[in-house]
Amino acid sequence: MEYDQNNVFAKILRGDLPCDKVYEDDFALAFRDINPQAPVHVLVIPKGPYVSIDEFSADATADEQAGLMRAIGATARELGLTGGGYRVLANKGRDAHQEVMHLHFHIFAGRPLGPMLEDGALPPGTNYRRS
Ligand code: DGP
Repeated sequence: MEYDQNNVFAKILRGDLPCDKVYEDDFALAFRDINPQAPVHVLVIPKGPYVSIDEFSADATADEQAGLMRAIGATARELGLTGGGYRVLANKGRDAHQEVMHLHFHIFAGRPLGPMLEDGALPPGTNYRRS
């Protein structure tokens, strides 16, 4: 998918839109989600123009990939998320409900986060276990 320079996270990176910044380095920016789903809900984004984990893992340099991974950990440490733990999640595409077409990792923390996927997201009786 072609990268849209006018997506909201591109605007935040350019300084055209404000954000509540938590962490920044040469490769990544982390800021609080505008619509938090947990007491701590922070987004970590690469500074390069990548739509999703698909493009990023295929096209980003090794330095960019390592930099983003380091930034996720650094952001969690910056937030003091040690004791209770946290969840890191990246949505890609329609089935995962990706809304903003600039790769972002969500960090959730500050309450018990429940099962990895909502039961309600699965059709009744679904069992994906392979025998
Ligand atoms: P996703 O569904 O994974 O694409 O999540 C996109 C997230 O981005 C969603 O939790 C809300 C957040 N978001 C959307 N627009 C803005 C914005 O302008 N500022 C901030 N801080 N977060 C935003």
